[in-house]
Amino acid sequence: MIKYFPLKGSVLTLGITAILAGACENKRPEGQNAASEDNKNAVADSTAASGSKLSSEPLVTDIYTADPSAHVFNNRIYIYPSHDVESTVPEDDLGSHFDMKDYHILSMDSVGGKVTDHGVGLDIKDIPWAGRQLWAPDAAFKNGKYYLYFPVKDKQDIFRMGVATSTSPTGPFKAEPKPIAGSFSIDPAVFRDDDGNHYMYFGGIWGGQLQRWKNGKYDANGSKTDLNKPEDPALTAKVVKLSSDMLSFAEPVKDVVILDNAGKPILGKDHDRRFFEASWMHKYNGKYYFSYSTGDTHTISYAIGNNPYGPFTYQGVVLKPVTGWTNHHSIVEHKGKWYIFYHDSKFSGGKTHLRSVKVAELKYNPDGTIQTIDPETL
Ligand code: FUB
Repeated sequence: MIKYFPLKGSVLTLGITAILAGACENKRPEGQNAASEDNKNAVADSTAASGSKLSSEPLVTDIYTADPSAHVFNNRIYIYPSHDVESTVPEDDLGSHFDMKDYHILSMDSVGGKVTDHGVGLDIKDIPWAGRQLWAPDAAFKNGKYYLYFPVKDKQDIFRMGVATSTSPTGPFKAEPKPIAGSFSIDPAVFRDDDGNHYMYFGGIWGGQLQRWKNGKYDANGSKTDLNKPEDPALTAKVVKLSSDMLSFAEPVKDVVILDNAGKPILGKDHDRRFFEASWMHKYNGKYYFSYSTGDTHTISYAIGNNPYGPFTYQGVVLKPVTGWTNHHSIVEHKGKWYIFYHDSKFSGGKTHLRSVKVAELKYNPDGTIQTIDPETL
């Protein structure tokens, strides 16, 4: 991530958005001190949107949530989002005002049903090595244990990935004492393949620091937002198989290469198609769908491959730009339908760092391509 400019789109859009947000009956979050945070892991039912209006309304409205990673465990949908809060840290090009400090886990029986906020599942103060900025997490399940993967800056201000474990999908999670060895950057997305192997996809440019890593070394003086030469292949997301205990990387990290239709890598100058952040992997009809945010061009795009490592061939846009700067999603199947969980900043009146998680149905064409979703029509 990101140079966090204010809301893109017209003043008119912003005005309409604000009116709509004000018109809905939802309670507005009150900064960081939402009631459920006082009671660690307490279960608080939230007003869920329902029926056909579901996709345009936040899943919860007493806190701000973003970067939703949705999974189905025991036939229930669990959502692992960032917990956005108001911040005293000034806005800068690296998203320093995205100063999140804990995670709330949400769940629901089915899309359209009641959403439960399970309270704080992990707090930054319980991560021994953490410095600041608890960003987009993901979760996985294996052999009776749940794993919460999270990026946070360490005390040297370098993003690393940590893992925390629990016997419950809703936590509380206990963080391992150190970051995952060899981890860097942001936005972990953990995918379980049909053979039981788990892979982590990750990375984010600009504030996500991916451009500062060369040959396993971090350059603190490296560019903040500048990347490769524009004619070079774009910086890639990363993929790595996880160890059987789910706590470490089982192999060296590899590049997630995205090709165009001619089989050439997408170039750095191709801002409409190149990877920026927010990786996700799902499998559909035996194919591997790698989806991601294009960052400064604000779409969720996708590419298809034949195995978890790729290469992946660019296909198009899954989700057009949402209100707010960031776009971040997950894709999950439940009860025979596919859904995209995403966020936007409508409910906060367009504040980029105060986002709300939403859900919409995702549909495929007969040839396996995804029908593009325009969030403004939901
Ligand atoms: O929530 C903080 C950052 O914003 C995430 O890590 C990015 O993907 C973007 O959504």
